Amino acid sequence: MSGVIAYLGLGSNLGNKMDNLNKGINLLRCTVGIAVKATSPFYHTSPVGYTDQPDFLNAAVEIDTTLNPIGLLDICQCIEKKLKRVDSVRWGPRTIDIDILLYGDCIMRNDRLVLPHPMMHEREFVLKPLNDIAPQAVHPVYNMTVAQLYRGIAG
Ligand code: GSY
Repeated sequence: MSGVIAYLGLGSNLGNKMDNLNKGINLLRCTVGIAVKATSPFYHTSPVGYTDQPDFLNAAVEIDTTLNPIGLLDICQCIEKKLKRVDSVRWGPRTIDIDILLYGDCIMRNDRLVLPHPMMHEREFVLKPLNDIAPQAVHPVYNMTVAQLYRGIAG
């Protein structure tokens, strides 16, 4: 496939977290228009933001995709639904969350999607796994590599 290289952030903090991430990645693999190129290790992380919830398991995935950004978002949301994500508390526990972090060098903002992900540059649970698979990837707003962004926030 020679589409656009995109990076996804995955997180789970409900049920069997490892199973949820593996199922999410397998559903991505089975999707027409998506080729999974690399998967990071899975990391146990403390919740950021709404902290009164279980720890997360987080990972990042590199894909090559012929889908456009909204088509990719639809697929991510469809996989979240399939794995029975229920939004009971807005920032609360979820079986799986799949965020589009980077989509090539695309910069966009509309009601459904902001690219690059608006908080990726400040979240260690995003940058650590992303740095494992794509230290060279460039954030098109800050013109910095993932390695540079990660070095900037890593404790
Ligand atoms: O969109 C991310 C969901 N999320 C996470 C997460 O995936 N990991 C950690 N450690 N904290 C989080 N807070 C939220 S919201």
